[in-house]
Amino acid sequence: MKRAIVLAMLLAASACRRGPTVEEARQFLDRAEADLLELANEASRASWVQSTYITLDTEALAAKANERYITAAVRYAKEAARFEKLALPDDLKRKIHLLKLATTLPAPSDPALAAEMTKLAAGLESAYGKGRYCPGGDQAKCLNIDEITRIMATSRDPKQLYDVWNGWHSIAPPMKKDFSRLVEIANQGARELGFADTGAMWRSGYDMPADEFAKELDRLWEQVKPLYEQLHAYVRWKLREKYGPAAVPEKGPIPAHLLGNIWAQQWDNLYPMLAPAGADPGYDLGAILKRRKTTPVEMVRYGERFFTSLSFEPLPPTFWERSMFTRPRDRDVVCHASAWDVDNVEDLRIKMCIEINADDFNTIHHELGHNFYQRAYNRQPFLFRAGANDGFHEAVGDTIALSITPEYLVKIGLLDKAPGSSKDLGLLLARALDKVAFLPFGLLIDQWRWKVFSGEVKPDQYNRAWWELRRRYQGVAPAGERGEEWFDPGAKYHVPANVPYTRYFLAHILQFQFHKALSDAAGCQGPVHRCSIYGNREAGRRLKEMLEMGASRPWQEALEKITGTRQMDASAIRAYFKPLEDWLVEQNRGKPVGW
Ligand code: X8Z
Ligand code: ZN
Repeated sequence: MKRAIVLAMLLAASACRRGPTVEEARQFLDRAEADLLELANEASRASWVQSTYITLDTEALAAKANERYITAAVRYAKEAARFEKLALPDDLKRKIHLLKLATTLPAPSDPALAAEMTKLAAGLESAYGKGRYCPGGDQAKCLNIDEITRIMATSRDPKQLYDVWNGWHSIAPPMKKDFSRLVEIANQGARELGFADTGAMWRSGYDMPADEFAKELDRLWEQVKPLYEQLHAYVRWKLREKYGPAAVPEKGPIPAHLLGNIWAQQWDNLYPMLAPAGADPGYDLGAILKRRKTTPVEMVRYGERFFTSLSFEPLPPTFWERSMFTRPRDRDVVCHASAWDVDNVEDLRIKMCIEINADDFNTIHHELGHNFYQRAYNRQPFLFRAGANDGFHEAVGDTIALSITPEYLVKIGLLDKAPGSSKDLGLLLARALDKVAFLPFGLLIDQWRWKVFSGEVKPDQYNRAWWELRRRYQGVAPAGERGEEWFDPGAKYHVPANVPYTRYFLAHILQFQFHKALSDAAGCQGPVHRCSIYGNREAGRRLKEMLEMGASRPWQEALEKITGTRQMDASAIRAYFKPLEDWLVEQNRGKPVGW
């Protein structure tokens, strides 16, 4: 026994002298991956229970399990530093890099801080999930996020819209203190891992230097900005006609509560007010689904059938047994839609509070995109079970949803007859109100958070900085004063839940590149916005090939595989909307553009 210990010590000492070997690095990573897989699964089970049944206990259990996972991930990342000088094969080098990014919230090595951090994080997500606005303080009249969403989408009474908008934003100020503390602790964790701050860490997950990535975003934004400005100008003009010049400025930013969405992030609910004369396609998918009494589960089945038509395997029975499709009536849950792979192999689930409307029909496809991606890469080593980058993960389901064309709806029996090409402008406008309107929003959330993480924006400047960015990027402004007693970023799920947001901006660029490439692969001849890859095995094969790679190679290779280019490029989204853009320029002639 004693001799064995001495021998081990001698071996360790000699390993020290000669430096670690590639084989040791490989063994270390194998162990780390096996351990992290187990801890990730435990954390994910606990988190599922927390999100679908919010109580103090589930929150505490989720925090604890997350703490165990994060602590281990950070410890392994630090230990891996000893292999960094070694000439390692690509896959091992990549794993060591990914190990450092295995958590979005890095914990400091001090166990007390790690515990505090994961408790704060779990508490913030619960607080968001429980968020309600009770008009007049009347507990019998409380509105949850589903009801808030519905009112913002359908009401055209500016007083009611403002009231509900303001009411929902009142869930956030109590979160501010915990959020700023969380920022402090996570930053300490990030610095221990060698990053300047948590934002710098988030930016380093894109197979290029972090600063270059930030510039890449600016470049993409400049590419799409002219299109956004045209849409903005047209919408502002129409809103001014509807609500009057006192409510909507001629040249300034649009009031945030009038855009049909509580965060003004997608404007498609305004479509009926904006429909181009003579070019309205004349159908409303939400109304069709309601008329047919389609159930939430049937809506998910439509989504699944799209993927199986591309030759993906059907979802496992457990998906249908374990998912949460609708809001339970008797408990608090986090209704924000998400997709899960609880055991990192085949325990796929979605969690949604599905409403029968076109937005949720799209979101179902979005979520299933995550699930089919997760299953496609489940034979990769643990650290590669992720998207090529997080924007890819967000783009897959959206790419499929771009194939929800009138012709597709006819094929699956939801529509009798597809409207002719004279209705293209209406179709494109409806899509642009969703996809183009989203772009600056997708960008600005992390522009704000990066400044918060770097310390450029301090807690007593949170709200001012937030509205400054909202105004600069989106051309949107609050209707009243929003001082620092408010914490408006906290009213958006991804801030209290600590989900990085740049991924959605990237996804909105990438999905148009994917859609174009897959439509070409499917041999689609018509205008690209009428192309649907439904039922096309060749497009399915191409897509699957990329999904199976997971994060095993730099995203540029994954992109090349599907599109033939290594660059993210907004010319695909610009080309998709070109006919609409020309029309908007025409409509806006003589009217102010910009703010
Ligand atoms: O959060 C989501 C998905 C879940 S990953 C429903 N999205 C962003 C949002 O809702 O803010 C999809 C679009 C943008
Ligand atoms: Zn998503």
